[in-house]
Amino acid sequence: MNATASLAERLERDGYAIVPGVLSGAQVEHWRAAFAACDQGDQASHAFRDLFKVIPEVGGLLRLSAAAPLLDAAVGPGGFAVRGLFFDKSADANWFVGWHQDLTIAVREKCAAPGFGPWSVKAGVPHVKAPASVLEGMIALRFHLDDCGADNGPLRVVPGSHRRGCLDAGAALELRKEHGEVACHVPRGGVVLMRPLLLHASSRTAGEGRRRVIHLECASKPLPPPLAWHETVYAHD
Ligand SMILES: O=C(O)CCC(=O)C(=O)O
Repeated sequence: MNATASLAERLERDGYAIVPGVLSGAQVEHWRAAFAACDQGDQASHAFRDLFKVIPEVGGLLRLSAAAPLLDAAVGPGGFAVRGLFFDKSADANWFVGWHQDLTIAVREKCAAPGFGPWSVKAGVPHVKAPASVLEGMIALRFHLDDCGADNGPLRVVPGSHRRGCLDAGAALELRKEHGEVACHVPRGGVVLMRPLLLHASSRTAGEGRRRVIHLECASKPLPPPLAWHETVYAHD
């Protein structure tokens, strides 16, 4: 089995995969410097949205020879990013996130769309809860710019939980008990791929180190009209 097929199989089974060595040491340094120098307007510097507006060239990550096959394996050919976020967790800017699935997507404008809703607005951008059929075709690629171990507030996941659709709180807790959880320890330069329906949480950092993550959410299909993605940054020009 080739690497793309085997990654696709892991994603199908587990809903996540950790791929080390996607970014070289020099590329990690490049992106650390780019984020240190960027002006994110009035957003907090430790977690910001609308990444493609702040650092447009971040879309180039998806074109890297080591990253493009990951996107192909996850969503098929013609993949594109639909939202970018940056997280910089440290002892000074620390947080945890409880168990949840990523159910909302950013869209161009609010309109009537069967199966979509409720609606909300985040940082001025309309967001809507999407049906499982849309979320199943998506993937988040999380590029790590620091080593992330047990003390660095790693992402925690419940393997296989992405196959159960949208879960209510009771079902989520049951699944977590039944299947257990895995902490995603990732060396700097590595990527975590995660399906949005995968049940996940994240701990506070307990150490001194930073945990910088570039989080790109991707798809390969347009939304049913009249809905449209808020932005589409193509992996292949
Ligand atoms: O990276 C984190 O700390 C939280 C990530 C998360 O929960 C999410 O992206 O939904």
